[in-house]
Amino acid sequence: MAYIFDEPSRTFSEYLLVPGYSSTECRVENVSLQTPVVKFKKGEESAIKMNIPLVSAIMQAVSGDELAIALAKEGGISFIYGSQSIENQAEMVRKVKAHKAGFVTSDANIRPDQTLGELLELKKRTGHSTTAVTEDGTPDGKMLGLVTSRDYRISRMSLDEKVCNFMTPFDKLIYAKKGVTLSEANNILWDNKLNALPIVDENQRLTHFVFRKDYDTHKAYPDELLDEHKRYVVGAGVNTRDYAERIPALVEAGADVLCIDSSEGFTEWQKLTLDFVREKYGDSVKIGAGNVVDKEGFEYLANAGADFIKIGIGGGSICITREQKGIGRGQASAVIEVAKARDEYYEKTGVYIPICSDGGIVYDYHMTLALAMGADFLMLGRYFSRFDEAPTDKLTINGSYVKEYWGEGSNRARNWQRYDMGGDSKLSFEEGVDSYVPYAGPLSDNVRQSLQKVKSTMCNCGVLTIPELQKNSKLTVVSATSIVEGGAHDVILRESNKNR
Ligand code: RVP
Repeated sequence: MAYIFDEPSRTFSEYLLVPGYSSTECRVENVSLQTPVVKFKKGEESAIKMNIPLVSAIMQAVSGDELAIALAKEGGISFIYGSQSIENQAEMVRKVKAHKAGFVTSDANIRPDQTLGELLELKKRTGHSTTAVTEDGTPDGKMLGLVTSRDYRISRMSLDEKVCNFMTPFDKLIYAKKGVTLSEANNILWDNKLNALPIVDENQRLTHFVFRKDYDTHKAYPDELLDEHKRYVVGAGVNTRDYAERIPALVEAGADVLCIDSSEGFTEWQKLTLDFVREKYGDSVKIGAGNVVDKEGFEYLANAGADFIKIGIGGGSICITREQKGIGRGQASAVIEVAKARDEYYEKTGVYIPICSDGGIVYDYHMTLALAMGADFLMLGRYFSRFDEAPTDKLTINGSYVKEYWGEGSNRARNWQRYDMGGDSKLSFEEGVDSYVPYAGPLSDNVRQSLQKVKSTMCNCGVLTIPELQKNSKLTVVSATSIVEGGAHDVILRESNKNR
């Protein structure tokens, strides 16, 4: 007879945390959200840690290079989506690794033999009034001059006038050499009353600009996540089909950590992918695997050598896998069982394998619940897709701003490898939907606000770190009627509460 679990499969909203004793030390500013990303031995430290327990989903609508930079600034990691060509994905990774805060790659560039007309066209397209003149018109070509709106007068000049005739030539420019620090560059800007400072290498090739306007908008990023060369940390998704080509390209591009992206990962395909990494790179390349929802799945991937293990089938906001195939498990039950298996594995082997709860986070308090249930970090799709930095369009629908968000298993993404069990991939069916989500503004403000709530709840529970939360918190299942009690009830809500 089939095995039937004793307990029903539960979701986050069916649980609450019961507060514990809080000393006067339990203050938000004393809480650390640092967490391990990859496995480590007892007494040692994880080779990759995050300063906040959030990673962004391996999805077209979520994790591009812009979001990856914004999230690394806050202390988390994006996994750049793999449902694109190897070259494009590697290029996104490269862009994150090349990004230096305050140092901007020039995106308005022109050749000296081009015309004023072409310059005006470029200005309209990019919206920038500072244009670099490089030998070949590329952002890193040999720098020959600079054009700003003070260099030409449209009413007095022919549109055919060549750029070289009105640009400020390189020998009259104030510039800085590659290697200059941001604060040195800012001093040069201020001392010389400049708006833009070109940075060039030893061959006079343009590398970046530093702009005065960025100085004013510069935010402090106390949690930013950097590698040993002070570059942002970034991850990338891989699949179990083209890994032999994709993984070397991503490693070469500088990805810090990889993750096998699959809707159901208790498979030999995952082991073959992990074997490839271990044979080629030993332990130097870090790679997570998943998704699984029970002890057996965890143990299989742990023994196969995964650096972290991802949990969740069918809980994603855009996911219809449960409806289509009848597989999955409530995210809370899955996390609780896998966390127990992770702890037992640690007891037995002395190796701690971090686990990631993927999908199904709707409210900020779900983050705290998932961590309390044992997750070391969380992967979110819908949450991040609402922000400015997500690579999707912002639209208005019925007078409200929305962003587009679609599943990797939708016809739009066509990421069939994620759902692939080998064999003929022509006969695919959708496991995800195409949707809109309410636009929510910049990532930084939202992430800080959400994590402030997480920290505040941790203080209520009397804990200051994620391991303490995992060990000491008390959780209770809530009845259907006590869920009603949790919202505003038995009052007539005023109009102002309608959008709460
Ligand atoms: P959510 O944060 O609830 O939006 O869930 C995001 C997760 O959903 C992803 O990390 C992935 O595991 C899963 N996903 C992505 N696409 C699909 C699908 O099309 N079914 N599911």
